Amino acid sequence: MAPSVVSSGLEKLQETLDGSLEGRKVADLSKDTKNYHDPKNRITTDYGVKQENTDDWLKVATEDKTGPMLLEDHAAREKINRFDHERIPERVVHARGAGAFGTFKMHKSLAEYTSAGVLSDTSRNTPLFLRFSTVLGSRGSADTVRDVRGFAVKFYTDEGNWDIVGNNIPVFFIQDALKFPDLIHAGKPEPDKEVPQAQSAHNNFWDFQYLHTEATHMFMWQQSDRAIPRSYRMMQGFGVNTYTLTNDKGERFFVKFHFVPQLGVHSFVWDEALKLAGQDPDFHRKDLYEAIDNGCFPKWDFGVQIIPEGKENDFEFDILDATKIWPEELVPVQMVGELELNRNVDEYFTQTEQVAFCTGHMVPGIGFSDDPLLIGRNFSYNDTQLTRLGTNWQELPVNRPVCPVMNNNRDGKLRHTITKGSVNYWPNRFEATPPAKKEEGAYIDYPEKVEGMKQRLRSKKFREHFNQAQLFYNSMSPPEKAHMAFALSFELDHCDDPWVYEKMSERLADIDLGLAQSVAEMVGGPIPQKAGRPNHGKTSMRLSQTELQPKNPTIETRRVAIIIADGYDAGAYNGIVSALKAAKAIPYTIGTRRSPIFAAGESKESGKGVKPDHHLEGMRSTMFDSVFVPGGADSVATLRKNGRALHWVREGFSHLKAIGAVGEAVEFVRDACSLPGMDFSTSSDVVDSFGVVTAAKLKPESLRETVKMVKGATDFV
Ligand code: HDD
Repeated sequence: MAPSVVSSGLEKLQETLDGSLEGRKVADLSKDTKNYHDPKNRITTDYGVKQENTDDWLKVATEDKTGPMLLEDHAAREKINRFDHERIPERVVHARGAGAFGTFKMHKSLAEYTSAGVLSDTSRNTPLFLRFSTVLGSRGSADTVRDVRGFAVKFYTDEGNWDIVGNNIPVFFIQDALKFPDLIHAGKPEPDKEVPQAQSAHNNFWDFQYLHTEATHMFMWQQSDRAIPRSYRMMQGFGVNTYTLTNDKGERFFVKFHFVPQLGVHSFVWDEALKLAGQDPDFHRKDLYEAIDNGCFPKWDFGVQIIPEGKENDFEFDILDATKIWPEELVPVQMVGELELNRNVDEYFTQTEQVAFCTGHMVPGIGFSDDPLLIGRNFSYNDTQLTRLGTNWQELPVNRPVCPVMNNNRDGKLRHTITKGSVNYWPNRFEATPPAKKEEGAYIDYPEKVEGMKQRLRSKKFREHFNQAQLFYNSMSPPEKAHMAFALSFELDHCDDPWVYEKMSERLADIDLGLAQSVAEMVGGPIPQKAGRPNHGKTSMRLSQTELQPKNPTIETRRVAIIIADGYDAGAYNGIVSALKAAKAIPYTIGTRRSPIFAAGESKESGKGVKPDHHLEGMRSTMFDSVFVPGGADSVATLRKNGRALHWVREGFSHLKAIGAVGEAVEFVRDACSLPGMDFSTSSDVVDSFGVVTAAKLKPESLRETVKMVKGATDFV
């Protein structure tokens, strides 16, 4: 990843966006943004005094003798002192993340349902910050672990900040917020040895899952390919909880929020994700940064599911239960807007680390429901920011709204705003800063009639826990089902307490007998002979990833490795590089070394050659979406003798990647993949078998076919 020196050109952006809502957030951020690379800069202390030496502590010293260091050196003490206090508490969950700025636009107004400008005014470009995350791991853990991914959006609207703090999975493990500490304690490293890091594959996690039948639906999602996304750019986002919309007439609607990636939903295979966690723990973070830096802005279609008030009891599930989806057959998703990420952060800490979301941040026209998970969350988020960032966390540049903020909340550690005036209470004799009226845009609480008994109770529909777990499993394609069986077998194999894997083997029979039997056999649990409950056999649309592919498949931003050694076929190499670039994929040349590699007929003395981006030992096939090997007798002969080259092709093939080969490389690829019965014709025709495209002779169509093949292969995984 090439670091962009002067970040994302805030100043330039400001000029183009001047005056717009989007431009106002950019302008607001620029007030606090300094450019480290400004040639006029000189090192100063924090109080602004220029320093001539920040390497040597002031000491009693001569050319011949080093004597004591002097405590009087304030600048030295300041430097060490500031360093000692650099860390703030990491998020108690979702500690590992990456974020970017972007914009949100509605192409169809929801004015019929809500008075919120952000959802009804189609002329607005609302600026936003989106932070993706994993849940269980610490800040330094790997990106590609099996886990739920956070999808948290802060919309800087004209009426105040609106936060959707969602995930890439539409349901949750628990129904009541009070269970959250137990859920997270069970998932985080076990308290005695503090292992494992960023894993659900351990006794406590699965102990919890067994003991909480309400978690069954969610753990099925967490064991699906959704929990190992290929990229943050290729996963869905869901608000998960049930919110409400209120229109100008005061009518209320229940709503769920959806974001669908325009690139389609794609995942790793588990072996790839596992290896990447070691080979490139920052894979997702870099992938997001690179795409935005290269101008390939990730986009999501925004949709809503809406249920009018009065219809909330029409379903067999409770619409306030966050462990349930609203099946799209019953409540269609209306696609009404678009979210785009288009600007990388300038600094990780002050933006991605200090961004702080609150489910309680709602703007007029959008509200809560009585979803018992959501209301507990509304308490928790503000509370956690107090520990993490302090009382005045909402004044930090990334968190502050674009619209005016004025009230009588004052003081506290690190207060930033200077508020002029001689009173700080309401009412006051000046009638200064009065409350707003509805016409002035005040948030009006929905007048809801409430009656009932005070009890620690969940209503009846909340007690049904298996129907949608079955619905989800039934809706998977055969490969997705197989992946889930492998995932569960992996996870339960890591549980060494027989109680845990035996009980879980039984639990799976509540979902699907075949699944339970195959997992139980693998992990050594009792093999269930009969289903815990009959499978209702129903399926629902758009739960399988196969149904979430883009209308026009694309290989934009896909990484293709081209492997070469001295004597490679320059025609094939140059051809594939330009074919990939034309399709906006990213070709990477992988050589036997990083110093120049020479084509067939090109002499070393020519001083030319191609300087590869990486060498075979420096990278692995896991970091690429596809592998291509051009011909050239000498190049292929060298690669044949290189075990790592063989492994590149073989591993890419076993991870279901598109592999392309031309000329002499065809035989090499055939041998590397070594699957009996594979038909790799060596005729001049292009052959496509098991995701491998080969052509004995280089022709334009062989390159086009390869590009098409990469496209095809990336459609599903
Ligand atoms: Fe949460 C962070 C998503 C339930 C308490 N949560 C956090 C983040 C995401 C979610 C994406 C990271 C935000 C960021 O990037 O800064 N959480 C969810 C979803 C939930 C959910 C989709 C279920 C629908 N969370 C949940 C409950 C509680 C919390 C029930 C507590 C009762 N979540 C927190 C937290 C965190 C958090 C402790 C840690 C850091 C933060 O809030 O800002 O307050």
